[in-house]
Amino acid sequence: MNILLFILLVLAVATGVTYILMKKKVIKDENNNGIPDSIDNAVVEVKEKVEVVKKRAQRVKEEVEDVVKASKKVVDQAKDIAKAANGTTRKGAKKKSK
Ligand SMILES: [Ca+2]
Repeated sequence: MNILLFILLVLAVATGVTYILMKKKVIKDENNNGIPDSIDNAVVEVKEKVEVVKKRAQRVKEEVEDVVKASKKVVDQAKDIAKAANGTTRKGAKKKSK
């Protein structure tokens, strides 16, 4: 027998048995959506974990952007060191116009 056909047959039997057990109230389906509550709960947990991972990824992205900005400032300051070594005078930060 084709292995794929066998897997499909096993899945069909498992689904049928699960459905019958749900209808006989052996497997809980309190919201009566045809999906066992244990699977409903697992799906909710996975969705919550995905949200947490998304939020953390966003926070990491923000922090990486901050590091990139800070690195650019370091590069600018390092250029000033080279200029000082070549004898240029200190200009300092640009003064704000009033
Ligand atoms: Ca359910």
